[in-house]
Amino acid sequence: MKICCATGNPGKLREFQLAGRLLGIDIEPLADIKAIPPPEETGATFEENARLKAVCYSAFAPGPIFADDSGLEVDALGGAPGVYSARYAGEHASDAANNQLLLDRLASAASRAARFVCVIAVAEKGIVTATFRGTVEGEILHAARGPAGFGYDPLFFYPPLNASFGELDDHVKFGISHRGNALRAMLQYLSHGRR
Ligand code: ITT
Repeated sequence: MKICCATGNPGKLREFQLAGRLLGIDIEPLADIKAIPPPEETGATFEENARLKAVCYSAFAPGPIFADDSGLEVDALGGAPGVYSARYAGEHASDAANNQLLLDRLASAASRAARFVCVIAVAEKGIVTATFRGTVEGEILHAARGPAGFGYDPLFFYPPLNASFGELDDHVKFGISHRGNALRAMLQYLSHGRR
């Protein structure tokens, strides 16, 4: 099986390609994605933004492609940063700036419960054929832990493994993560016929 992945985020691409190798699926990056103007992420939900990305990028691929919209929802912040996760501290903000803002906003919060959410949309020639949602529950730490992953991983503590996502190898993270859960649902759908 072969499918094209449309993301400009190297951390996401690394996880998807690792998963492809582990599962025996050929997940290829969309060629020259950096030369394609990304769609404006105007959706209010992960689903809407995943659809926008998949439709936009499918015009540049001969077959099916998938795109992911993902982020962190923090209960004490009413679900923020949510769809604004990549730009929480401003357009083109660094991971470090986003993480610092999150710590500042949570300084006096009673609850630090949070989840990562990932929605994958599959599209072909401008039409979305399916979407898949994956989540993982955790807590926001008071300080970063671990060098691995990307984005908010060093602040996301996963109680069942007593570790932050920044302390997990990519393949361990993918086994439990929002992105892993969404991708596994997509692969099941693609290999068992379309709904
Ligand atoms: P593409 O749209 O090109 O795929 P992007 O980084 O702009 O790349 P999103 O709009 O989906 O993607 O934003 C996702 C952000 O959410 C990402 O930049 C991180 O800040 C955060 N995020 C999502 N998944 C994450 C993960 O597995 N670990 C840590 N942070 C994550």
